[in-house]
Amino acid sequence: MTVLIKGGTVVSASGQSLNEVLVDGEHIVALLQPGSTPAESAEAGAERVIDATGKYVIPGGVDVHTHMELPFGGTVASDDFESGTRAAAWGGTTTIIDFAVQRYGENVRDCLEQWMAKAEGNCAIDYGFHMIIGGVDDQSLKEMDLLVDEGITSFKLFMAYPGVFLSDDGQILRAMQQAAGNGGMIMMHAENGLAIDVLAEQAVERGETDPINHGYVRRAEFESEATHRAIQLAKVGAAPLYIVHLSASEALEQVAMARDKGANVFAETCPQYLYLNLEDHLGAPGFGGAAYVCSTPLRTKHEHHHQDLWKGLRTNDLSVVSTDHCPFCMKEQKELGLDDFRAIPNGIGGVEHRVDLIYQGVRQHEIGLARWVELCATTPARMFGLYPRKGVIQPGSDADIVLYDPAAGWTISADSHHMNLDHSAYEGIRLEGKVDLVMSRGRVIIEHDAYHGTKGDGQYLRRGLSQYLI
Ligand code: DUC
Ligand code: ZN
Ligand code: ZN
Repeated sequence: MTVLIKGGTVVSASGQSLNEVLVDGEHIVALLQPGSTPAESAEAGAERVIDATGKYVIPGGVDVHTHMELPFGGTVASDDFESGTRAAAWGGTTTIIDFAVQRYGENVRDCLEQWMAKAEGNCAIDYGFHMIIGGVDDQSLKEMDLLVDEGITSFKLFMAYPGVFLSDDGQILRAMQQAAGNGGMIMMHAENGLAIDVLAEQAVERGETDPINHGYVRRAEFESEATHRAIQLAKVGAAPLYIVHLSASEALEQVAMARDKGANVFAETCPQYLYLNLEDHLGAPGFGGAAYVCSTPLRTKHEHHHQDLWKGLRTNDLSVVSTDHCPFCMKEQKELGLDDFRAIPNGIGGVEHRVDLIYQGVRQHEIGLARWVELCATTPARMFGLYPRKGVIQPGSDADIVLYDPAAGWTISADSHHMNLDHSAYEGIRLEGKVDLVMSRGRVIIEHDAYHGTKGDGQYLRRGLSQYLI
């Protein structure tokens, strides 16, 4: 099917144009000057013409950090690949990169196959995988090389969660050396988990068991120290490093210093760290703060974390916004930690709201329109080897296109969101701008406030190496 999108403002990472976008089948085939489509050419030939007057025409969002149906903290994340990718589509995201998980003692290959099976035939949008290496040993190191050849070109390690995911410094260095050899990217959960556990145990001994204590014990110093350590290890290991879910100003300073020296160090933040805080959210009355338990944690509003993170997004010390979508319902999931914050499953659901929430930064003059697109689509695609197939509107790219209506306004609520989640971390936040239409590889899957896709439309993406390194 051929589709012509006309009348809109095409926004790319480098600016805006009034081009018309011609789609043929699954791909974008041309960007045309407005009015250059005389009757005998493109418009007449297009089987469908979409009027985008007054709308932004942007590349579909690329969320490089999700955890669909992740088993974690004695339960399983409440969105599976079907519900989670559908919710992503509603919010203008047309690609996710999820995390396949290997724990200590497990075989990397078996784990990857399990994750492939969970996703296959269930996704509404295209998807790829990073591999979590929870047990660095000779076998998993060898597997890393094979995975890179198969399109899994990034590996997440943890400096937190002792006994579950944590790698010690020697293991981290070995994995970095391996990545240096195979071209892969090391992604790091940078928090000092052993130190956190000491403070957590002491808090519980004092009877301090409410959710807010999750934020108190996961100190910004522990994020900053781990970020610094990861950067130094990456320097020695000669691997590129991508810090995930950065939340604290002090950690950002470490990244900025490394980047100023020219290191291949990158970082992402997530909307929760730009909009939510420790006192008002993690400290909500009763057990309400459990909804906001995630790691790294929300930071105090009495320092400048939010402002510093927005600044980092402007200066490119933060290169990507992802969601770390990892939803757990209050009922029966977050409730596991009613008596002890350590047992609250860690995670916030937000895959549906990233594009909208970061657009608010445009409205509030924190970032420009082009930067919005760059942070939500173009850089994530380039960072993880999907560009130019994803993340850009240009001939040859997949026709993953979002029409965004800047004039629409609405309010986020669990009553109307599409995630399989009984609450919303962003409940009541008023938004300017709204996703109007979503096209995934040439098929319109969201239009007129309805989902028109089918599960299984989404295809697995073999990824290349990060294009920030080659
Ligand atoms: N952080 C979370 O909040 N959830 C899942 C894993 C993680 O690192
Ligand atoms: Zn993490
Ligand atoms: Zn995560």
